[in-house]
Amino acid sequence: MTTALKKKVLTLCLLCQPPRILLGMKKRGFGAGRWNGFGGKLEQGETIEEAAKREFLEEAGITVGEIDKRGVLEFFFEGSPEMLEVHVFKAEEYEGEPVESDEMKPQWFDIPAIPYDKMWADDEFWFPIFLDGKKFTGKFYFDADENLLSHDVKAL
Ligand code: CJL
Repeated sequence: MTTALKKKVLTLCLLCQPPRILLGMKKRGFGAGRWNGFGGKLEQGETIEEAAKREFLEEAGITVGEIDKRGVLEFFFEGSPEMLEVHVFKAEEYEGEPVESDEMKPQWFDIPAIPYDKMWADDEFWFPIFLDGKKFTGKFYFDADENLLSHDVKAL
């Protein structure tokens, strides 16, 4: 008997206004100390898009306009019975001013200065495709210490 892999669906939304992109420093929990887009879990009865917009508002204090589905990332962790399915969206418009929350400290970055060395290791493989305006899929395998073991990324 083999163990079924449980899937956790998460959102990740990036606000891009070339030449800049809004990232947040995660202050607590999973991914703390890393820059990332904004996102999280779905609530009961919510669509993935609704969750993406809600998480952006909760974490950065701004309402994003239209969001565009850009990619799906799958993450597997050595020794873990749970995988993550992260749905990646792009926003270009927003209302309000980014504010620091309990969860995230937002900051604009020039796209050439994206701090990959302070982000999840997968990001350097899919961000360039995302920033190029292409859609993508990716599978990433991490060890139990959050080191990236292997990856398979496709631009669509
Ligand atoms: C971890 C998963 C929120 C998106 C944000 C967590 C739930 C924060 N997210 C990027 C990830 C995961 C990831 C895998 C190895 N860029 N975002 N890599 N890479 N999620 O609380």
